[in-house]
Amino acid sequence: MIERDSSYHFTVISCLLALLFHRYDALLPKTCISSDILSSKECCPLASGTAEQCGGPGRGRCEDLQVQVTDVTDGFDGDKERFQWPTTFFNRTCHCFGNFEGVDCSMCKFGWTGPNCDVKRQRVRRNILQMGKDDVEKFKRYLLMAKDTVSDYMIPTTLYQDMDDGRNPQFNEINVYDQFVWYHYYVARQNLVQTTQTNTNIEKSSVFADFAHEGPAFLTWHRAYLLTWERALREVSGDDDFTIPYWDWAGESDCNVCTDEYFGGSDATDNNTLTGSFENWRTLCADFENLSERGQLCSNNVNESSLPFLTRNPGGNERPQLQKLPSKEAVYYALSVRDYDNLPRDYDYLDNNWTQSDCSFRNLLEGFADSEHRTGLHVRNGEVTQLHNSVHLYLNGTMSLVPTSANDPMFLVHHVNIDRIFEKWLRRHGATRDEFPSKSTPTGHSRYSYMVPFFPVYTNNEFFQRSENFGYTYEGIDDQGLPLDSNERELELKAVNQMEKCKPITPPDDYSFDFTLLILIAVCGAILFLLVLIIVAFCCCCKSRSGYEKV
Ligand SMILES: *[C@@H]1O[C@H](CO)[C@@H](O)[C@H](O)[C@H]1NC(C)=O
Ligand SMILES: *[C@@H]1O[C@H](CO)[C@@H](O)[C@H](O)[C@H]1NC(C)=O
Ligand SMILES: *[C@@H]1O[C@H](CO)[C@@H](O)[C@H](O)[C@H]1NC(C)=O
Ligand SMILES: *[C@@H]1O[C@H](CO)[C@@H](O)[C@H](O)[C@H]1NC(C)=O
Ligand SMILES: *[C@@H]1O[C@H](CO)[C@@H](O)[C@H](O)[C@H]1NC(C)=O
Ligand SMILES: *[C@@H]1O[C@H](CO)[C@@H](O)[C@H](O)[C@H]1NC(C)=O
Ligand SMILES: [Cu+2]
Repeated sequence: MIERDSSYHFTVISCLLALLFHRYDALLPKTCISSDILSSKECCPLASGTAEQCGGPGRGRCEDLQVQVTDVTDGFDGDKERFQWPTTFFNRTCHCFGNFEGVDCSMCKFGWTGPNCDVKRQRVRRNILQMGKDDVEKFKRYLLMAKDTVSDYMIPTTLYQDMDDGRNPQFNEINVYDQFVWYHYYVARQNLVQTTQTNTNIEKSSVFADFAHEGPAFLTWHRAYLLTWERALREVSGDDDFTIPYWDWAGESDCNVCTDEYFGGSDATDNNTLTGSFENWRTLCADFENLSERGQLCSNNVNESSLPFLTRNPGGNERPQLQKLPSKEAVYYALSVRDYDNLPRDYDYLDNNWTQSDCSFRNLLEGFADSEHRTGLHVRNGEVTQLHNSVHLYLNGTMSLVPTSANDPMFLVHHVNIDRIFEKWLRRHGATRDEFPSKSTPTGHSRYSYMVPFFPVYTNNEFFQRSENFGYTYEGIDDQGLPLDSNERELELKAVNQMEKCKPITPPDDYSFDFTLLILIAVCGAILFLLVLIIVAFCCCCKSRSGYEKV
């Protein structure tokens, strides 16, 4: 933990370091962790090489940061730092021009390179099973290097409300790999609310508040997350060509990358124990539930050797539907659905009703709606989880719990595959950015929400675009998102074309009665109105006729 006294010390050192390095963009940059800077809420560092704030004219300018979406925070007590992100910490940041990006505008936007960030750079993400042994080894080595490299970003060890308005910063250093683990924990963590003071201690209870899952931001958030993580792995390894590969699990009979050649097999005596390159890796935030009950944030402020090892037991869940990987047909079905996301997706904190959108590509791919039986309907009883979710649960261990899942490096290859399916959908349907919902979304999931906890800020809107805009594409798919392999292509086209169109259950059952009543009232009203009209017309007619007779 960095205490008040040492934080000044720290700033000097980190300023010097920042002049030499400028790296990863995750919460929160060391250069801006000091009581002075935090309490001023301005994070506009001097850019390396220029010694000017935000790189000076032509690169960026220090500006007030306006949140574009006002989140509802009623009932969230003092734990509001993820709402209106990132203004609890900083409300003045570098606004970078052109293709410049980063805390101090010294980096390039994804897909750009060169001293002026004006040179396009395209890379290809590959199928891990078609990569050579050397490239697989390289990938694993980079992951190990990330575990061994201290990040330029720090994580808070307490809630902001316990930092005396920034005057008492409580942050910790973290390695580059765990930074991303923590990141995923933080975005999906329980929100701590309802403080009750008893004689002996303060108790806090928590509610679910996930800014990256169970809503439209699921695919855009993970796209930005993977791009950031991929860039960090490039920095750590010095390999500028590196891309994260994908694991295409669809239709596989078992976890064919759960071997020592890839992510490790299971120990013969205990299916939960890993062998291979990651057998010594520990699970950060494994006790997230206990911490949450105590009103505490997970941090790496612990003795590492006291943390549990990674666990994984593919197919080990007793629920039959979680003993197998998703089918190819389920992926084809999700791809055939045209709408990105559909109402209702309101965030009902008490009822947990925010996953119920029907015939929504996002909900299908995330796995809260049914693709295996091709109904496209959200799973109302919560018993079945499919596609993305079922792969997590199939692995039955560290990967199966949202707040810990990124500890297992399989997270990366699984999520790159999810991103690949998202990319296929974007291309197939020629989706445009205005399809991303801006109203009635869960908190943090709106089109212009700043994604938690990215710093500098990103919106969902920016990431709802084809991958070439971020300098990457996927091996084996064409401009329409279809497989280049002719057999695969024929299978997919045939399957998708035969899919019956998804029929949402709208309006929801609860409202259908009211709706019918409304129609009934409207129809009755119209009939009554017509009747009155006829009577009036009839009377007028009679009158005028009698008038004529008079004439
Ligand atoms: C930023 O935060 C500071 C400190 O809380 C406050 O005085 C200032 O008004 C805020 N600025 C904006 C633009 O919200
Ligand atoms: C471990 O997995 C194997 C193969 O899936 C299975 O046959 C065996 O029963 C499992 N052992 C335990 C202890 O779960
Ligand atoms: C959570 O707390 C309970 C009770 O103190 C303990 O038995 C359990 O091991 C803890 N879980 C973790 C993951 O630390
Ligand atoms: C960390 O925990 C391990 C095992 O629990 C113990 O042997 C070791 O002494 C601890 N290290 C420190 C620095 O406390
Ligand atoms: C793994 O499967 C077992 C057996 O069904 C289940 O009790 C356990 O909760 C699963 N673990 C995880 C982390 O999903
Ligand atoms: C939300 O779900 C709960 C339980 O599944 C249900 O009782 C409630 O009616 C739902 N609310 C809405 C608005 O759909
Ligand atoms: Cu996730």
